[in-house]
Amino acid sequence: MARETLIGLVGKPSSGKSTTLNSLTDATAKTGAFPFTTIDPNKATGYVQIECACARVGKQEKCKPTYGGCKNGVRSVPVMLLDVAGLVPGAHQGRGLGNKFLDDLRHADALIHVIDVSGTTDAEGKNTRGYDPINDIEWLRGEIVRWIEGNLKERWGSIKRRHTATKSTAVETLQNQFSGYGSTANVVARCLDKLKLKTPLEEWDDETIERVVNAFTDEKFPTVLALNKIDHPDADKNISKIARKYDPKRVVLTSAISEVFIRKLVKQGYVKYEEGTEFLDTKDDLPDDEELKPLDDKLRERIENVRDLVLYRFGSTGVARALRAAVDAIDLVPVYPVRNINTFSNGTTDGPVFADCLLVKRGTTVGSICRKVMGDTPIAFIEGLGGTRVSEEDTVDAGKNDILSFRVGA
Ligand SMILES: Nc1nc2c(ncn2[C@@H]2O[C@H](COP(=O)(O)OP(=O)(O)OP(=O)(O)O)[C@@H](O)[C@H]2O)c(=O)[nH]1
Ligand SMILES: [Mg+2]
Repeated sequence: MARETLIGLVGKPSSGKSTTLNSLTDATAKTGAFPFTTIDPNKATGYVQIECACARVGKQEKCKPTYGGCKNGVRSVPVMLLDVAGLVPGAHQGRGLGNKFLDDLRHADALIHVIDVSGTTDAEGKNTRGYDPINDIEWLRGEIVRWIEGNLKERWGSIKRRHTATKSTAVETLQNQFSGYGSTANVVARCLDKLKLKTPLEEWDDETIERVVNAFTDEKFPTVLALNKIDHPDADKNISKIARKYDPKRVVLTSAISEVFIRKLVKQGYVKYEEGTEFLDTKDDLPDDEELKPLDDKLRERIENVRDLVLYRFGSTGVARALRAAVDAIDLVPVYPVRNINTFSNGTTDGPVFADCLLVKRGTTVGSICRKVMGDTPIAFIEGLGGTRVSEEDTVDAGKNDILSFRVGA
């Protein structure tokens, strides 16, 4: 991933995609209680919270990221978020302009499926009561699979002919087709490995193609389920039903609207808030605080509501957790390129440390990170923590080969 990590927000109309985008970024995407409020995609920078390397080496005081920030060893690393138009059943065939909308997602590294867990909107995003949101999980993934499958099958005849004529491997042929989704040969190889297919590509039947596309979708678009609108009284029974059925690592409870509300209060000076936590302080809590504005009764009541319905019940609004879960689903780990491996700074010995942080896939080689950071600059050797030599073939993991210094020289 040479470019920034891109996370796509998907879901049916009115599930809260744009609200979620606004809750995680400074975007002010239009939101509304009617389907297809968003037509053109909105892109904005969000910040995923990770445990920074500065804490590991006791340099929290000096840590100074060029992008994002770091507070007490919790680092905010920028990632791009993409909020697209709502998808409806049949989108892959063009329903609700589905084809165009799906195309907007091509380059996403992971998806957050924003689900209206209150059951107050139907599959098309229209107002209702008692809709079972578990349906949305199934059909939405189906739309994505069938969109990719459709694109592939449309050309299958010529793909097969070319494959035979050029004596290509299955990985080469498929990568040609999947590169348009920002895929790499590694991604394609991994999904073919998992399937252990015996038949050569030119003999694949429809069922085999479908299995390949399913595996590719899992590899290329790992998906987190954000059960949104948990503040709504109808949410509870739907939450437990979904939580029982799906991988807990991939399910997050959110109230995007609460986060947007709290962020607004922070800007207006009514509250102090630690993002990603339940801690929210007002003038009532901190009467000696000079910066906080006093509350009126109406505002006090609204804040009490958010505390009772969301913060105290669920521990946070959940949006930061959703972003973190998406980054974890891609299996990204932070890597810190530094000039000086002893001080971790890029300049003076006493200067700020850990200015840069990249999110890379676990298992990426040190050599490829080096080329990403240094381009064609000739490298003499690479140092890791403690000044030890690290080979270009070594791979990175969380806390392993993740602090690196690329020493220039012929
Ligand atoms: N109760 C509650 N309502 C929410 C929450 N998040 C969003 N909403 C409401 O749901 C409606 C739809 O929100 P949007 O963010 O516009 O939804 P969207 O998914 O972007 O919709 P489209 O752009 O039409 O696809 C709005 O009325 C929001 O205020 C939430 O956490 N709780
Ligand atoms: Mg929207």
